[in-house]
Amino acid sequence: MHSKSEERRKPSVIIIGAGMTGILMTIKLKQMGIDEITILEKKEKVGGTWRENTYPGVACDIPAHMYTYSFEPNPEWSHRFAHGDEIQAYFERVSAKYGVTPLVRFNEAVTSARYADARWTVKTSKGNTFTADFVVCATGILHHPARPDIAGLGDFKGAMFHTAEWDHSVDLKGKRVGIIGTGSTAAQVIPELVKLAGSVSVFQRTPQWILKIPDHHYSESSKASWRKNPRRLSLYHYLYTKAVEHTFSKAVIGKWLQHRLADYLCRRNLRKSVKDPVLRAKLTPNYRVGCKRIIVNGTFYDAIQKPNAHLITDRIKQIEAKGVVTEDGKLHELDVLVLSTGFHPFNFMRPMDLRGEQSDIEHTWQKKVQAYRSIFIPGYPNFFLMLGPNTPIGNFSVIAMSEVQTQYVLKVIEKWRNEEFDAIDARPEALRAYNEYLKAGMSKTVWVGGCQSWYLDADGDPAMWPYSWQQWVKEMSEPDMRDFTTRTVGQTEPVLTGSGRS
Ligand code: NA7
Repeated sequence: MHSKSEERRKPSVIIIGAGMTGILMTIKLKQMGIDEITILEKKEKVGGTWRENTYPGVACDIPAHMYTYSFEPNPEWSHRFAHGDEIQAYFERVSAKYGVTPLVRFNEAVTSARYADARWTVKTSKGNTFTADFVVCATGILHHPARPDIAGLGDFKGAMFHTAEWDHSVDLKGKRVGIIGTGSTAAQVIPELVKLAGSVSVFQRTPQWILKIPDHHYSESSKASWRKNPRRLSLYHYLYTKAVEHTFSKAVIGKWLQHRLADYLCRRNLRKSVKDPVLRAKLTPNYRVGCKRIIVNGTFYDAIQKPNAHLITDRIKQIEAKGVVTEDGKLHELDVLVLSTGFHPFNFMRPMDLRGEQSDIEHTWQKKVQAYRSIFIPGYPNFFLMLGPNTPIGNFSVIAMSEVQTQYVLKVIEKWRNEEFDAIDARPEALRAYNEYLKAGMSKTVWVGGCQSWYLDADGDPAMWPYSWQQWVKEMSEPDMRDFTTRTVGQTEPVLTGSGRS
């Protein structure tokens, strides 16, 4: 039991993951005066996605001045679309500046987390045990590489690796390189491969819609003026965010005009960029723009038309020691095979052994991977899943999403500090109602019907937010306490907060 004292009580918090969200949450907790924070990071550095993904051409497809923390604009971005290494450097710099890095226990993965009596007990790969009032799960979305289920994959005798595990020891110069996949990652890698390799065979299962937003280098004088006047930078952040919010984010949730615009721009890009009608036909998707995540890229179409690039649309039959065999019986001999086959987006914190009050996460999520307001898993009190299922995603900045969710979580923690409860849990009825609310909006979106994508869960439901960004921000502005049960330690029955609703 926590005793009352002159000072408001301070919680202990364990944060799992020192990527973009873990760094953000730590900064915000510290600013609230909460300093009993332990950050457990499985790898040797902060940065998450940007530490992991080092493939040639890695860059963010959201404009750099939008893809920054709102409180930490960066005058140093070199391009409109920042490269992976400078984004990594940005997170390392911010993490050091705000005193986050010293709180991180590196190379220490969480193996299990168990809840009992308003406390979490967390065990790690180093055999340590930590306890805390709250756990913030900031493990990210796309971090479990998906390997394709293709016969003979293990038989390939050349070098083979996934884009998220790029093997920089492999010299690609003059080699015969194959790449499976044509998603956002492949669209960035292929132009670099074409520059380096002798030949590049691109195995495309489904073509993708590509939007070209010209990239450009920021001059030294622009950077100098931003350094002098950070408010101009904040304005850039604001304007980019508004521009994306009112165009592409609305295009995918069914707004006619915005969808027409996105459709026009993607079709025009294809028509203008690819002159050969046969190649153009192969690159033309048969589903609506935005059904799969719109690829923002200005170099792929040029690259695929280079003489050493080959687009292969015959299905892959099997992989052999020497290369890839397609359904037409042809063996495509290769020295290197790159798997640009995406991620398992529904793994979240797993394979961690996560146990709530009654059940473990494998059972809880057996039928559906779901969370109330993307954050709360009923039965797992005081556990916050950041960027959980149905976080908006789309073509929006994931940093903006984390900032909104962080504010929401801090408001919950603030109530704990005010001794309103020791433990807080989302009601299962609230989760059901939330899911129905999401489902009601999905039919209008472009994600349903017509394509396969990583947005869809096992039931074919998009794990996305089907309404506007503005609506999400509004609904996330204050936790609706009617959707929770709370407890104080020693109390046997949970308390329904407010009037409750189903
Ligand atoms: P994506 O967008 O999930 O793309 C994966 C690609 O791999 C896609 O083209 C898939 O084809 C292809 N794929 C996957 N499995 C196979 C098999 N078995 N055979 C052939 N082709 C296959 O991943 P990315 O890494 O490009 O991007 C992920 C996100 O990262 C992106 O949306 C941004 O948010 C950043 P398919 O289209 O399924 O036919």
